[in-house]
Amino acid sequence: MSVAVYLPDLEKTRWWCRTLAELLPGWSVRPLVEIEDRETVAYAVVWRQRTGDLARFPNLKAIVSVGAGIDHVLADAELPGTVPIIRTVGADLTQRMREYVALHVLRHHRDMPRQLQAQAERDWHQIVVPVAPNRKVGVMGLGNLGAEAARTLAGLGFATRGWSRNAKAIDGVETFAGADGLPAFLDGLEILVNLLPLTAETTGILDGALFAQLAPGACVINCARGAHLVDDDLLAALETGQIKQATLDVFHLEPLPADHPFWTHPAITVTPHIASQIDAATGGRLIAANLQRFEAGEPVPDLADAARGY
Ligand code: OXD
Repeated sequence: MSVAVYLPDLEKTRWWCRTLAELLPGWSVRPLVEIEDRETVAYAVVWRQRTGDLARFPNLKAIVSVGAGIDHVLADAELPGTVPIIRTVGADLTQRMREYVALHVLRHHRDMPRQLQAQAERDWHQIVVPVAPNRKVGVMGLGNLGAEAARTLAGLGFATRGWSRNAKAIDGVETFAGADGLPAFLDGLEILVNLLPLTAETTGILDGALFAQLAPGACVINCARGAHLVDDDLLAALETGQIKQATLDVFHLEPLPADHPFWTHPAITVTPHIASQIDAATGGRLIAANLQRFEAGEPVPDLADAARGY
């Protein structure tokens, strides 16, 4: 069985090839860019492949996204539309996301940026914040990652809300669904975490109109996709104080260009898309298991719905 691997970085691609080859004895796993016998390739494992990369393989049985999102696969205008797409999700990824969300929600909740500023000024400035049950936090997107993030926040004692396209029930979380449920979800929210999939409906959802519905001085954490956020609207909302702080892990263009205003904005924390980065050892095991299941004709739980976009 032959597998083509593409990640924008060739060194990383080789690393994934070696890992997958060890986990899939008898399979040939090679960098996509080096494959000439294209008709032999049955599977492609990709992160942000280039337009037309996958259309070159006429016998593809499945495409694997090296990550939870499939928007980067679907962005290819020449994508062979009928080939199933498998996401890579697992306990490791959800754990990493729980850590990131807990860290940054707590940081905003306890106003650490202001506290660190006080330290820099040698100012014994005691900030007393509401206790977590009196803090309204909300997670947009209740898929694997979002649902776990919401459970984690509820477990920390926060008054936690969740919003998703279709109604979901999560213990300890007040859930809202669909466009009709959005205003009630946002109303008075003090910390908003975005974990939505990127689709036509969710592109640009984090805009000025949405920020205006949050509590004045709310904090926003985006660990889904850069295209969810209207950058200028965030800058404007920070300017007026409607948004107090933002933590951004994802950007329209990655790496974030050196001259982008987010880098130096005093109220923005930038992290380089590391909220839930899979490593080759764990990810390799998940991907190899899914490829083996698919090849054996067994059900693959992480199959994405390309029409839905996630
Ligand atoms: C993912 C990501 O989709 O890391 O898994 O963004």
